[in-house]
Amino acid sequence: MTPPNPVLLSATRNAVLTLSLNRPERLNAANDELLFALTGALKAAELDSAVRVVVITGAGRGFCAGQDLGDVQNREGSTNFTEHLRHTYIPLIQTIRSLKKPVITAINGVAAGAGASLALSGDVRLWSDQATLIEVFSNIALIPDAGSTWFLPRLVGAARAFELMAFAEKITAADGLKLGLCEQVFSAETFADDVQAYAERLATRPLNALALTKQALNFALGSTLDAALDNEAVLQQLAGDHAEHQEGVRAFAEKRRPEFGKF
Ligand code: T3D
Repeated sequence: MTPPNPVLLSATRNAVLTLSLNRPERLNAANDELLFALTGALKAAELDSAVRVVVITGAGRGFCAGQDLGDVQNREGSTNFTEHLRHTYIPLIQTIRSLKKPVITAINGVAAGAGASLALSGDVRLWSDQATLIEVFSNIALIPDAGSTWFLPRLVGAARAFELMAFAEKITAADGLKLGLCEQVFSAETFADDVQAYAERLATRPLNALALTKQALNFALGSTLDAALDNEAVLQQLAGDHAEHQEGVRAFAEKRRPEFGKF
């Protein structure tokens, strides 16, 4: 069990764990403490049978303004970016992408730099109508990291991704929806409730099948069609052997809603 941490708020309701980045005075810019706490909380959620869906959001008016630049300035000597990324952002993004439970990134406000990467890393991306996303890295002459070079071109194409990265253009929620950076946009006034309702609906779906679906999509994004077809065949066996599948088939025959929540 990960101990409570003031930089990361945690609350579970109706099988939905909400993790709120909590450095609002810095728009939830990430320091090491926050990055380690978030990765630890996600790993704990994987093992917690009371949690079926995880939501990552931000406290206050920002989602996450990326790396805390005050922290960078305070580092002693020359910054070892490679080592820092390997110890912080890389395990975080890998944990989200491999978690055997759906992760919703709920973008309540600005998501910039590595915060934009975090926003894009969710299985489902829900934005407030006040949210913005900025690949801000080039403003400080860095390259996009924490997965942005992987996520963004797959969503918008390499040339559009390059343009957004080169000019650090602010993407509004309306544009994000058009570009395919988010699945739903909700009003800022009702955002937390709308996200919770969406997450609770997702929590009623078959968790084992969703975990395998996520695994199959992750694999397919880096594979040939032939390899993806074969991987589906292997994973389908795991889905078909699970009690969830029996419940789904039984519920169909009995003309009732399946009760996946008990598995
Ligand atoms: O080290 C490594 O491992 C490399 C990894 C790098 C990954 C990265 O993420 S690099 C990119 C780092 N992030 C940025 O460069 C973003 C900097 N912030 C901004 O450009 C703007 O703040 C925003 C566009 C995000 C929002 O603008 P706005 O006008 O809505 O808010 P603001 O007034 O600029 O910010 C509000 C406060 O948050 C402000 O503090 P103050 O003046 O009220 O005391 C500001 O300094 C603080 N803040 C915002 N972003 C950061 C931050 N403090 C520290 N680090 C930040 N990244």
